[in-house]
Amino acid sequence: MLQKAFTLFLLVMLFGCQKISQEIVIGVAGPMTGDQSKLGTDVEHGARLAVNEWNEKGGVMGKKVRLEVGDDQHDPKQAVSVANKMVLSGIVGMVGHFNSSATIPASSVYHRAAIPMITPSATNPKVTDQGFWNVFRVCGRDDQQGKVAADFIAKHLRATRVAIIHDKTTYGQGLADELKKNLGLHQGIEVVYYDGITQGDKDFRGVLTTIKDKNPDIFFFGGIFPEGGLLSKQAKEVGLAVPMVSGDGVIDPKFIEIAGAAAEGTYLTFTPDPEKRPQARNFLEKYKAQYGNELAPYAIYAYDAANILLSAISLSNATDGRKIAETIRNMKHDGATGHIEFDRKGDVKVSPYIVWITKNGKFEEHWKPG
Ligand code: ABU
Repeated sequence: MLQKAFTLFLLVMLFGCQKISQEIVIGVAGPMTGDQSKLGTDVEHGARLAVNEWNEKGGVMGKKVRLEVGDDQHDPKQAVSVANKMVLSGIVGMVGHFNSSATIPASSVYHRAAIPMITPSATNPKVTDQGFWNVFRVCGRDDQQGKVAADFIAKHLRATRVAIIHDKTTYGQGLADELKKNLGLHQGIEVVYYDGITQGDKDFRGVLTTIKDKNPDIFFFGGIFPEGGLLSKQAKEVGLAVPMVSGDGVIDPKFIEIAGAAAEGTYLTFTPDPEKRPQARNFLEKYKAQYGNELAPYAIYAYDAANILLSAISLSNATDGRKIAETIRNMKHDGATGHIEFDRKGDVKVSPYIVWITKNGKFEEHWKPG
């Protein structure tokens, strides 16, 4: 009996080692199914493009790279389960997760397993403020994004009465709080409404009617496009005819699809248009040829995150998490999103948020902070 168990153990070890020696596995995770599946598949596609390019050049450390995909359904518990499965599947590094509410709990699992992770999109400050040596992000932070939104509302829109709604998530409420805090630094601005809605709800007419009665100049939404689209559409239906301002979770063609004509004139904070950057051309051409999406905001960030991770494994010539993380921390990467260097926390040193507008059914750059 004991001998049989030992033989089985040896076979498992042998099979495992063979698997490890034949390929380099990295993970990507996000909401691959459900209402935010567009965002999850965008980042999977971005990471896959990078992996394919490395494999076309011969792989990493002479081995093929395999992308392991995890679906966390933007649920914190599911994210922990995905992270545990990723660790068991032998990943060397992680691109993800997508949502801050998934990334933060998952990061503890990767930290315990000494696996470096780079989120393309999780903007809540806590992601890197936790102080984990293995955590990086290639996107900006909501304290930066919230400040730009507040400056835009105060200086450009010259709004004095602001209503704020959020989706009660780490990201949505976090961004709403950053906006509120930063609006407080401008004189003469009154926050006339502040409350949360529930993700997945479909009818926000009651909340929007209450907001209309407060007579705001604008309303801000901290959240993601499924609720953002419905809020925009239903605001017009109840006669709340003031601009909506929101963040990077809403800037997606799906927002316009849901809101329809009501989306026109919505202001959204995000980073500058990659179409204007020569370094993004290779990525954009390949992405459009393969996936056909016009604007997949975070696909390009996942592409950069995967490239940084794979470059770090290659440069370290090791699969040791500490060595890879150290290489990432010292890296100067000219990526599709721009030049990337990390600070000691794992945040990018430069993150230039601007304001976009929805015009003629498309997103275009509108305002840059002075
Ligand atoms: N940054 C927008 C969406 C992802 C997040 O939850 O942070």
